[in-house]
Amino acid sequence: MARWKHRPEGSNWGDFGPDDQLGRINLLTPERRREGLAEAKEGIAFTLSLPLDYPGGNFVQFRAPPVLLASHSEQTGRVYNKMICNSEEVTCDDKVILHTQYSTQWDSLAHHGRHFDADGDGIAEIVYYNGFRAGEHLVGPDGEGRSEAKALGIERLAVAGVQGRGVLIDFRRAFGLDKRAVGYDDLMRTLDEQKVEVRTGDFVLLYSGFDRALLDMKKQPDRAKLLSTGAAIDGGDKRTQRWIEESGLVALCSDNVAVECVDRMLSDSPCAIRLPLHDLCLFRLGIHLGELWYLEELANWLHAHQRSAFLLTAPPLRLPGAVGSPLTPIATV
Ligand code: UVW
Repeated sequence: MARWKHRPEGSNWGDFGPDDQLGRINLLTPERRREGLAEAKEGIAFTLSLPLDYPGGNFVQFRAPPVLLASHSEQTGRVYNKMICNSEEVTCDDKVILHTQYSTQWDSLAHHGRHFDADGDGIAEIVYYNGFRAGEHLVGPDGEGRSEAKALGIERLAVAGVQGRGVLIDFRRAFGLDKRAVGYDDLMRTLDEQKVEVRTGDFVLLYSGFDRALLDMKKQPDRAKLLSTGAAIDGGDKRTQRWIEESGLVALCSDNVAVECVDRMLSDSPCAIRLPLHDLCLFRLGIHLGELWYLEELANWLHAHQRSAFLLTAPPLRLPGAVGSPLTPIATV
């Protein structure tokens, strides 16, 4: 039986198939991946991840830094600086309690949904991209907090071969370090001035300078200061939304916390959609979002060499059922 009768206005649900769980990543064809490979001209690689214990503290209230612990069992005790029995050898083994979206991350399509009447019975239910549902596909949490994305989990992206042509738009250079909501006209002017050509199948990286501000705070994030740092997309701008839809880009990534400007999210006034770019990308169009990426060195190199495109290799963890994943993206120029 079809999961939905009505799809949200401006969505592409069903266009990549009734059971599609990858969204716009479907546009990343071998030919387009070869266009990405052609941008790796110098063989210089940039690591685009923060250390995963950044931002530090609880910048987002319910997310905490990773906790590393020695592996153990009743039989072995703690396996750390541990002698292997009847030998001279020692071994270490650990585990980590890791919020998948604490630091440099991918948001899967299971990260953000909406109350929406997809089945046409007059009652809104919680649904995600392509009509996958809370309870049936996004299961939990149970009494112990166990939860699982049986559909749309991040492992879908992990096996999709996340490698292709990346382009970087440098908002820091265009607008400076102060907070600014970047609307369509600003965006188009920046693309033009920086000669950025966005093609179908591209990963689009937005650089704001938030990464440097965060690193300089050395894991003691000053929330107020960070919230007034850096230019970010105004996700509610309808012309920008149309551009994202028509551009054919497959993912949007940034060095900030949400890719988009978070003013609506932090406002007290009633508002049906507080993160309109999340709604457009994750819920309606199946466009993955990358957040808290470390882009400073890449942005500086591209500017110095009057380039904006590169090869991006950015697979998430193949962690079944997770709604997000840390990653260590690499840009090769
Ligand atoms: C925010 O923290 C606002 O964004 P996300 O939930 O996508 O990380």
